Amino acid sequence: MSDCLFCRIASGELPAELVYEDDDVLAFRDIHPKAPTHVLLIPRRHVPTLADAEDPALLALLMQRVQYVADEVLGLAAGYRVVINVREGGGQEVFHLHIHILGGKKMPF
Ligand code: DGP
Repeated sequence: MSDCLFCRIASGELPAELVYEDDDVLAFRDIHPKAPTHVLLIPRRHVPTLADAEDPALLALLMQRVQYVADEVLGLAAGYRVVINVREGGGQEVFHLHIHILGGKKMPF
């Protein structure tokens, strides 16, 4: 979708600090980090929200990539937090499904 910010990052039209990419997903640093490490992992395919993600294979793939990026790419061996904001009421601002990976400090409840 040409008007979707994260589609434009996925296509390379807009810059981002990539930490990982493959044929299905990419992960890049959040522009407004809420922790020492704050990365967003997105599917290349445009899916507006988690509630729109009906493909179980996509959901499984995203979680597997979160594991890989957090542990193998970012080295968050001490642990990390995974957050998905869903729709306006859940705090979602960018309507392209994305998973926040936060770490690098003890996360408060
Ligand atoms: P959410 O509230 O869950 O929709 O989170 C959207 C996140 O996206 C927010 O933490 C800030 C981040 N963000 C917004 N615009 C950009 C951008 O242009 N580049 C990057 N890297 N992150 C962005």
